[in-house]
Amino acid sequence: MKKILVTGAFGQIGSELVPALYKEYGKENVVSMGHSTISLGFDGTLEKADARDKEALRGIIKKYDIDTVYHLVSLLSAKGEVDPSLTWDINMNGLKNVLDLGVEFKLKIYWPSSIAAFGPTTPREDTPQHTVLEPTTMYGVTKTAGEGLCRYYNVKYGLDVRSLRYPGIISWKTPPGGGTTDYAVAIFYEGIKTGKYECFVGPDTMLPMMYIDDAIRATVELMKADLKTDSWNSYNLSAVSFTAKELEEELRKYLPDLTITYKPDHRQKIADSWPKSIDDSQARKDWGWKHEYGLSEITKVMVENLKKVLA
Ligand code: AKB
Repeated sequence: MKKILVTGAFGQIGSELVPALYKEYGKENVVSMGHSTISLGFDGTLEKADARDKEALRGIIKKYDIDTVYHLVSLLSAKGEVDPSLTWDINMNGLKNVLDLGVEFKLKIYWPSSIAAFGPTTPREDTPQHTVLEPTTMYGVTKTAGEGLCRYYNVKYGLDVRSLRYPGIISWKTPPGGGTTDYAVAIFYEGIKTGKYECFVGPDTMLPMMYIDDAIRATVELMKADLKTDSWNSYNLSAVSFTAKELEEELRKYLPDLTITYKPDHRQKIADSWPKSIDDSQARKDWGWKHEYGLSEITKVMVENLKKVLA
């Protein structure tokens, strides 16, 4: 049976990936590693460590005889701009440690990239799998460099490291956490709590988005896939694209008195540097990716769950 370590286990993706891995591989086979954001009352095997500490990571891998690592630790785009050096340190040195240990212990590794790997010079519509990667945020720089590092370890050492370029992920279990696409999470939290939301991107801003259940399923499916490709890819992954205004209109069907104002700030520039829509045909071809949630399904499930949670 697999022995899995999830780093960054208490972030947006980790807090939903861990229960999915429990279902798939058994709770006793999953170790959750957190640093500062460990949830109180967590029920499972827990290790507190910093991914930049290679010895601590090595100790955990040996202690549990780990064979698979989902390395999710990352500062996101908007938060990353507050301290770019720290963002490089956390995002890159943590990944390098995991890849080195991957070679040492013959691990299978998952590492998320993002649409942030693209930049203003990338074609913004139906962004292809292979295209210009010239990001203008430090987070994006770490995603581009991280992809390069993963490809290098795959080619040089034959390391089985897999990766997806996530679009903006919409979820309700963790509050919005420092990303640019997080406006599309915050609008639900604030809309339901207060009936109002001041949106930090303009109404016409269009970005690729995905519901968390699709993102988790994609991650689990990619790791299980029998990949028979010659080249290493961090796969483009897509579900739906919509503008902030389109999301507002969909949400108003559930919250008729909703008031949204638009006050674009520094995050607008980040959003404008990213694709509007993504061509993920290679993921669909190589391992059968297919999304399930569109805008109306996402809005429904977000409102239903957050109404209960925030009641
Ligand atoms: C962010 O907005 O920083 C992230 C991402 C697109 O990777 N959600």
